[in-house]
Amino acid sequence: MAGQVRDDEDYDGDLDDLEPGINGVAVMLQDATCTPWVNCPLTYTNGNGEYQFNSISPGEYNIVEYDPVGYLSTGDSSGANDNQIAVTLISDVDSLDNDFLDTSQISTISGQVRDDLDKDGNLSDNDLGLAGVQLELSDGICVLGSDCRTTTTDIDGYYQFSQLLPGNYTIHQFDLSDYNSTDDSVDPNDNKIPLVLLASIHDTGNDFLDSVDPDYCTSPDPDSGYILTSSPANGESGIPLSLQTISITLSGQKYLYPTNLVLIS
Ligand SMILES: [Ca+2]
Ligand SMILES: [Ca+2]
Ligand SMILES: [Ca+2]
Ligand SMILES: [Ca+2]
Repeated sequence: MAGQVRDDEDYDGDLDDLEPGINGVAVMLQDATCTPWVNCPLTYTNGNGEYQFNSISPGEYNIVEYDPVGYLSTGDSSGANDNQIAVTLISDVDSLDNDFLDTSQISTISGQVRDDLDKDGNLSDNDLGLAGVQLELSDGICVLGSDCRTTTTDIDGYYQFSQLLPGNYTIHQFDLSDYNSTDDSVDPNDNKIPLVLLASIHDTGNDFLDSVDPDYCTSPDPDSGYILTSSPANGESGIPLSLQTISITLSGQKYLYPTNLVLIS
């Protein structure tokens, strides 16, 4: 039983390309009886990327390849691109050309989601990041909300998708429940950033701006004695609130209100 692990230099997953082998890649021969990394046969590719298992009994096997550090799989010679090749070995017949393709042309996408305090959609403002914002990465193949990769911004609003093959991607950003979008780094302002990811690069600056939704209002406890309204009704006196956002805690629950509201006692 034999095959080769090759460096898919143009990351096209084409097994017919004449590409160089990768040295020192772990390949394991698994079957229903052995335990991986305990007693399944393990070998490593030679300088030409070739490997082989000798004196194997007929039966059902799974050849498993382990991507070397710095590589991603682009294909193999059987079924899905999953680092596995199923083989039915017949007596006195060699199983050859069980090949795997890996590429080192790996890229990263990153950016930041910021709180656009003055709501002007200016990406150059020195706004603070928003933590806990969800993002999803579409590659045109995966299904959004299903098997696409997702991530969440860190405490400084930064996010990253790493270990990506070059290609066309769209970053989707999901506004926090009390926020609206004011801009993102690729027009229009639609919570989407499409991009062409080149090979072996870190594509940075894919930024989104959101601001507190002026219409967002969760009604406080009706027993609180306060009413919040977007403008004083006729005959009522209102107290304009001068801060950007006020925070009121009632019954242990926190409510955020934007500045165009007035507080009427
Ligand atoms: Ca290729
Ligand atoms: Ca692989
Ligand atoms: Ca701004
Ligand atoms: Ca947004």
